Amino acid sequence: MSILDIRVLGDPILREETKPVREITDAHRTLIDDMFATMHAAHGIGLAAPQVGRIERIAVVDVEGGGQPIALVNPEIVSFSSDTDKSEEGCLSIPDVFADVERPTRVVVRALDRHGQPIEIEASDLLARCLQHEIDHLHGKLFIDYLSVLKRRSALAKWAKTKDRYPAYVRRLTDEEVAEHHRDEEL
Ligand code: K1U
Ligand code: ZN
Repeated sequence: MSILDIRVLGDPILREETKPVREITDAHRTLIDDMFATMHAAHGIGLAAPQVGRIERIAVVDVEGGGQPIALVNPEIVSFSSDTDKSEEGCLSIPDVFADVERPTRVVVRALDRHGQPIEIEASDLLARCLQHEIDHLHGKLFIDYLSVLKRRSALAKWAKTKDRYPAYVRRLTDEEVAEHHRDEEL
């Protein structure tokens, strides 16, 4: 498995609409495995294909307490609860920036799994939030788009101070982060 570079805010791919996957091939399954490895190495709970420079409609999530890791191909939210929660979000593509986002508490998501089998997930709380965040990525939307003008300005000001750490809008995980990931895999 490979650890992939993560694209950060400013890379136009993060604003693109992804393309539905017509037939799931071994190349897609390799991408899914690499996305899980990258997400775990970066200590994330989700990752969407545009974040690793790909335009396929694919995302992965692994939320503690949310059951097993889930790979989602062509996911769609088919229902949202009317009740909402406000909670802090981060994004692996906007490192060190966090803000409260209000979202529906529960969602139902339909997708295909890595073998092309249809799956339906009824999710609440952090899993529901993470699924919404990842499916937004697949439509070029970022959590900062939900913020008020003032909060978005403050998030972007924070980002402006750190973005120079990511030349060409690429976040390459450090050797230490990758080594830690390999150690965890061996346990
Ligand atoms: O898509 C991503 O950028 C991954 C993102 C997913 C996410 C985090 C929090 C709420 C919704 C979606 C992350 O994993 S950022 C990592 C992080 O800050 C975090 C990790 C565990 C719990 C909460 C946040
Ligand atoms: Zn994100």
